[in-house]
Amino acid sequence: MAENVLKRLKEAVLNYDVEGAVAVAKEVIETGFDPLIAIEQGLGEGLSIVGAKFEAEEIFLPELMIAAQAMKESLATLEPALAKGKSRKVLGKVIIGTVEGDIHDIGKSIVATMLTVNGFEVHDLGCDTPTSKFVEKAKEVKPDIIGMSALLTTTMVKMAEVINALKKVGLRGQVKVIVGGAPVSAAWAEEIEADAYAEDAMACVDVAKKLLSK
Ligand code: B12
Repeated sequence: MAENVLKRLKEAVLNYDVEGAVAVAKEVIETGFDPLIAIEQGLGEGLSIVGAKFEAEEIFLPELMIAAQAMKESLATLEPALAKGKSRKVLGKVIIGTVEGDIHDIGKSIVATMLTVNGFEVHDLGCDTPTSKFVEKAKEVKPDIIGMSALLTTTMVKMAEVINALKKVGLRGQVKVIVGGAPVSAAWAEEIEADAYAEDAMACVDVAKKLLSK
């Protein structure tokens, strides 16, 4: 049964079947299947195969966009179920956004949701977020953590720009910075003097908790 659901979610994304993906997502909710596993091992795997096909020029942007839409619409069905049974105690404040020039927001939004359901107060700045917006929001909200996402090698540099801008206004010492996204690595985090890198949404929750307990 479990394998079947994961296989069908993956295939719906691979077949650009938005309605089909949403229908299986609803089934996940009805049967009480773990929504995080459905997101990561079903939808996510489908989308990463689509990404590889795009890179190999076997498919083009319109197909990529429909596959992403299938993932996004299914997520809207699955995300409310992630929150069930979690504590509401606020562990810390987080500002998160995808950096300027980058419109990929699926992974960032999953990270934001997992932080929220695990007790963080999350301010999601969305995608294509100018450096100045990260700084302004940091001044306003006084977060414990700033999370930045980048999916393009060309936009990763914006993470360093945000860190430098925080230094300039004297806020760098007051926040922890976590970076993530497919092209980002622990080595990159170190290079730009971020506090941490996390590979996926659950790892980000663990890293965020560890950083705040230091
Ligand atoms: C879906 C997708 C799109 C969708 C995005 C829709 C949306 N609303 O997000 C659309 C179709 C719009 C798109 C557009 C483009 N895309 Co695109 N896209 C993808 C694809 C297939 C999947 C990304 C995704 O959503 N994955 C699923 C999520 C769940 O995974 P994730 O994003 O990696 O997030 C996880 C972790 O990385 C981590 N994480 C993410 N953010 C953060 C943040 C923090 C703080 C932390 C701790 C962790 C973390 O946790 C997440 C959950 O586990 C990737 C291929 C790939 N394998 O990554 C290409 C890919 C990223 N795209 C690519 C390209 C080139 C483009 C375009 C330039 C194409 C074009 N010619 O126009 C444009 C970019 C436009 C722009 N300015 O941003 C390339 C990038 C190449 C590179 N290295 O720079 C990739 C790698 C495809 C490829 N193989 O060629 N894309």
